[in-house]
Amino acid sequence: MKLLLISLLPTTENFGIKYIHASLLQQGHQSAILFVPVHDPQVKKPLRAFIDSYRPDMVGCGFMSYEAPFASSLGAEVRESFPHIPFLAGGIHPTVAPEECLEYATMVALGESEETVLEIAHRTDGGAGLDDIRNLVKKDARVLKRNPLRPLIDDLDKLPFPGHFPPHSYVYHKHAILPMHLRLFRKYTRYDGKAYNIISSRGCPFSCSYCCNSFLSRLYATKRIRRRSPHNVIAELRSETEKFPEIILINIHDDCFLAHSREWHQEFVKDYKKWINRPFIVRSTPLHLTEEKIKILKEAGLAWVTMGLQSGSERINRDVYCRNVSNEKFVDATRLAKQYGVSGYYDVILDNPFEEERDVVETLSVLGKIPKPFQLQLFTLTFYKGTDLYRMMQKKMGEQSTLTIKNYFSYRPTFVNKLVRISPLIPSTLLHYLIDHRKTRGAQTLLAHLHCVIVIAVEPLSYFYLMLKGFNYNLLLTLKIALPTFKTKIRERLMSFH
Ligand code: B12
Ligand code: SF4
Repeated sequence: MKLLLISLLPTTENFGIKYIHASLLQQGHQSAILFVPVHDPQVKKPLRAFIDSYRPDMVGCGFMSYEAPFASSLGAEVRESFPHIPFLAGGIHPTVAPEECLEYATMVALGESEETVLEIAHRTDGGAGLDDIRNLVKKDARVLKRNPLRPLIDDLDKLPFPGHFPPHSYVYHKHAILPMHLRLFRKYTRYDGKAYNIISSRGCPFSCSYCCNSFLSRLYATKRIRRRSPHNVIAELRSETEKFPEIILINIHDDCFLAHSREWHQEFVKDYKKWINRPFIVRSTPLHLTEEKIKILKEAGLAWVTMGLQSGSERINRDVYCRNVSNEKFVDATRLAKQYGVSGYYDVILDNPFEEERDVVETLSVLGKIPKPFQLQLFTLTFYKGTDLYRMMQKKMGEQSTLTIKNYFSYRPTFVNKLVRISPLIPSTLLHYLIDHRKTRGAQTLLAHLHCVIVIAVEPLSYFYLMLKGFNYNLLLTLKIALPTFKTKIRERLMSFH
């Protein structure tokens, strides 16, 4: 079978699409990836010409919720221009909202899809029908037909490596579809392609109400984490860093890398130092960040860790976000990171309609206790379909309140939100002064000025310093990563600056 896979992420780091592509190529099928990093309606004309010349048997598109409107217009275009070519939708949005996607897709693949797509390919080659393939959802005569789910892949080691720069890639660039070459690849890959992205496990020990994991753990009736062996992870890293020696940073995207056992980490670290020996970054929950693990990982090059505080209100964390992490535990984890020279990148969710101002004040008070310096990543709360929080919100405020199409960095410019933003960069006494006097004109004027100066000038410097510290004060390495990041950050800062 010949498949054309379309990615709608702004960068090339699309694990789902890369895994499917690699699985098809491994089994001798033909597959191409088309990266459409900009959601430009003018792509339709070159897309038609591209499909005309590439002549795929099927077009597949994987997307998140915020990409769904664009996916819908591409799907409608493909089906209208090429009625004989099925349009297959997959990824997180089609998984949580298959019926909506069947308005424009011929069929939807639910959840993990390497095996589903391979079965589609084998059957297409053999001229067999696709109707009873597990995980597929279709509409026959307006009736939704949902096939049973296949089990999750237990042995992740058997999957081919998704790779850095996949073969047979194309990109929509300056109104044309071009074969991907190294210069374009760097342009559309974060850190100019100097970071390798990898996943060593699938699943998360938590099931936060705002996250897709709350949906997936219900869909599959399990919260089980599936792990690759350290040996397999190292083999992938060795293969890609040998092919692309310009890779200087390893970005590990597991939902919670620190959920691996101590034995797993020890084995990983041993070979990592020997074969890879580059700084790396991970995500973790505060509960999994222990002294023993952070120590082992720091010795192997752990540069920074991303962790969620989300809210400093324990009521909100427990009753609304379903995260049973005390503030004390969170602050302890940040202290451990600091103690071992690992830079901290902490997530906070703003604009939660379940929160009152006093809850955000509690968040500020926790932020005041985190050892400086650290970096915050602020998100405006988005209600994704299928999540537990989406349902809570629908119940509280009705359908309209749950619109997911918004700029997730663009939080409301309230006094407390702005104060959250600058909290890592002002002394605790000033933070408390501003909290206590927040209703006064003086405090409001002071905050407006501080916010302006900090966002424009101090934040970038602090970001640079954290990177430098994470990379053990290696200036050359820091510059190589920081300069490309800087371009992206300026864009993001401008988007979120009020
Ligand atoms: C790694 C990751 C990223 C990476 C890479 C994204 C990617 N798509 O690969 C980066 C850092 C770029 C990223 C960014 C964002 N992310 Co993100 N990310 C993840 C994360 C943690 C893992 C995804 C992953 O790679 N899993 C491993 C692969 C193998 O699984 P997969 O992607 O699901 O792919 C499988 C299936 O979905 C399916 N599939 C996928 N594509 C296709 C295509 C076809 C044709 C078919 C048939 C099947 C199929 O088969 C794949 C293989 O089994 C998920 C959370 C999670 N646990 O899933 C969030 C998640 C996808 N991200 C999310 C969000 C919101 C974002 C952001 C918008 C903002 C944010 N808050 O971070 C940004 C957007 C970036 C931008 N600038 O526009 C949400 C999406 C929610 C939604 N309903 O849309 C998720 C689900 C987390 C959450 N909050 O619940 N993210
Ligand atoms: S810890 Fe992170 S990845 Fe895990 S369920 Fe919560 S938000 Fe999702």
